[in-house]
Amino acid sequence: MLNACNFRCTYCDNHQGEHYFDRPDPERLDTQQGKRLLERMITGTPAIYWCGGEPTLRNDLPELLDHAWHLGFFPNMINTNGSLLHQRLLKPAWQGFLWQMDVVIISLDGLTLSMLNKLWGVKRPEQVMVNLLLMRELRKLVKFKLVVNTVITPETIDEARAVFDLVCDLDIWFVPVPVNYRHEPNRELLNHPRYRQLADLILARKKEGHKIIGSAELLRRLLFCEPYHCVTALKPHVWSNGEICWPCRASSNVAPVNINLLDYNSFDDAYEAGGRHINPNFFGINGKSYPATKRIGIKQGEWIRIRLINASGKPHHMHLHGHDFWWVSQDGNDLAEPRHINTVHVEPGGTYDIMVYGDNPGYWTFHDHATTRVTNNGIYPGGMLTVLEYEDFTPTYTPSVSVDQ
Ligand code: SF4
Ligand SMILES: [Cu+2]
Repeated sequence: MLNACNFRCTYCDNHQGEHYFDRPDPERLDTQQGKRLLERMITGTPAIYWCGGEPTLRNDLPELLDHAWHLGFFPNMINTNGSLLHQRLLKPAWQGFLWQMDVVIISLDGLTLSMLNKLWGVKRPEQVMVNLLLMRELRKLVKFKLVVNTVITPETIDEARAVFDLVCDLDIWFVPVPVNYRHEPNRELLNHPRYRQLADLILARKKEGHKIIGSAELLRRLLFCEPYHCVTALKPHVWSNGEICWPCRASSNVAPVNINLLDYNSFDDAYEAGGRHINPNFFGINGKSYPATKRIGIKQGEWIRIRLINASGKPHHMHLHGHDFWWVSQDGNDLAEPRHINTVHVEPGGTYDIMVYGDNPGYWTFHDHATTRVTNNGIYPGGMLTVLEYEDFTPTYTPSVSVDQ
């Protein structure tokens, strides 16, 4: 919602290695623009995670929330440092706030005031604790989910443990956040024996049924920073000026493209426009580009089944030389009538099974028929190219994948 903040957390990071509070946001949207942005956003996502900087610094937050609520957004979630809630909730404009906000996430990284003082760079960190208890009381009157979010640094592992014990006692939801920098995990923290103890304890309590956000599997990956597929398109990130985070500003190997949602009628239009700026130049099969791709083996008189899973956002047209194969199933369902073809069109997200019968000994190209996809940064042969190789065939020549033999 904005970059400004009344805190100065040492770990603050806008995913690009900068503090939110240091970033000017001259293009911050006014209330009317904010409402228009919400009307675009509802075309692409049912939920909102309101964040900043510190979102409660915006006086029009309740008005924008009300607009979002009437548009049908659910759930509305807010991530706040919690320091201003006692003042804000007394204002008439904020009266409906807790009725319309489904999840309130307050950051609390420890219980020792002198430590929070330094970590957050604020004079009265105790106000956050008071406000957390206030929210816990209000929860008895209004139905919303109260969550504590704890950033864990190598220096504050025991503090995080204390917060975790407290929220378990107080019946408040918990989300642990191992500190990171530009999405790089902190190895010192992850290797720290006391951190590992804490992580195990969190997982054990999750199993016991304590209120800890996420599935046990996701939680474990989050705690130990294990890889998972980050599907940016599933939870679009909109900056305070209306630009969407396209394709992903946290990723250092993709140049960001500025696409402002306010310039388009819908999320789909904006995404399509963003996609036109992307010119991918490396392509792979099972994570490898030719010539590193794995060959597909077959014997004479044998049937093999190949499962094509398109994990990309673009269609691929997989073409086999020397054979017509049978396209037999799609997304795990057998086709009523298998088709005898030599090129199968694999849609993004689709799983297609083909069956090949070994009746033409030799070395045969199998590749995406789009020319750019069989190059490595413009050089042919490369990318999505491999070979169907007869294992019981002895060639009288040196096989080369890019030439049929
Ligand atoms: S409360 Fe959030 S935005 Fe504000 S300084 Fe701390 S981490 Fe940064
Ligand atoms: Cu070809």
